Amino acid sequence: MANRWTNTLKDNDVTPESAYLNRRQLMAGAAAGVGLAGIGGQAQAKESLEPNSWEDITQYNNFYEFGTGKTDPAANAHMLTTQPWTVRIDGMVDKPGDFAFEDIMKAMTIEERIYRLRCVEAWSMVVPWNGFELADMLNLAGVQSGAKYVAFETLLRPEEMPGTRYRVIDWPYVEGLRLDEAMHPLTIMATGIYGKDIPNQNGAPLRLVVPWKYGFKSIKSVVRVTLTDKEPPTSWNKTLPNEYKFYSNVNPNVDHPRWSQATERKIGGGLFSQRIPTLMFNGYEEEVAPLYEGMDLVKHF
Ligand SMILES: Nc1nc2c(c(=O)[nH]1)N[C@H]1C(S)=C(S)[C@@H](COP(=O)(O)O)O[C@H]1N2
Ligand SMILES: [Mo]
Repeated sequence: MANRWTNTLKDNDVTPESAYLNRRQLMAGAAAGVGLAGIGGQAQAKESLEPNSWEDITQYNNFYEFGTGKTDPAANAHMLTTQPWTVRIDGMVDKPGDFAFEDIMKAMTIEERIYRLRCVEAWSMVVPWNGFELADMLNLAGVQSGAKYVAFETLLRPEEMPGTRYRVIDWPYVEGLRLDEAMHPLTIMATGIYGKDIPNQNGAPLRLVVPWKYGFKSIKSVVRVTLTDKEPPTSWNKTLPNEYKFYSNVNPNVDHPRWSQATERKIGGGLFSQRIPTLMFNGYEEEVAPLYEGMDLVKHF
């Protein structure tokens, strides 16, 4: 399929951060001249997104299966075995089954997407992901007409995941999207960062990225994807139902019961990391607001 973002990267391309940034600047120049086609191009052209460093992105993580501290995933996720890896796609699909990660990759076109990531804890980053549209993976299995939601599940392998010894949540980590959210072209499965394979602490070998929702919706190390006609349970809603609901769209006007969501701290500024205003739908309002037309975003937060 056409690449609507920048260059097409193969999964084995390695892009050093410096070369990557240079290419980005070139692309920004090109965008100013002729404009980039497609949805990602519009978002990119609106303002230049400066990606966080490889260190920021891979050393400051939430991946509770490896511990609840921000540096625990980087310290512990090397224990995770990601080969072989299969994703079970089941439920309301024509061809349910176990899909080998390599076979999925062969069928997909890998693109770059530079997205904001806004954690519900009010910090944020900008991440240059590599990946493919979730819609393309779902179409491999053939979504049936009655399907309305997509449920996701993370691997649960306690011997490789020291954090799962503690019942912080009811493991495995599960998440869900409405089918139209899942099929939206901004929704991707990420398999890389900065042109390299995605590190374990970021959700290897493949993780969901839904850039207009709080980070916890972007479930890591996915082993199962189930098409269903019922709203699926989600881990943080099950754990703290008054604080986290199904949609979890980034919204500066709806505070968390225990803190404001009006601003965020951008990681990487060191001691002087400044707070910046949080944007409606994390800056993707133009692209995704139509999905929620007529919906009460305060009630369905
Ligand atoms: N399986 C799983 N997925 C997860 C989490 C987790 O603890 N377990 N944390 C979520 C949260 S709260 C955030 S903010 C993002 C963080 O992604 P990153 O570490 O790649 O920045 O992953 C999300 N996906
Ligand atoms: Mo988060």
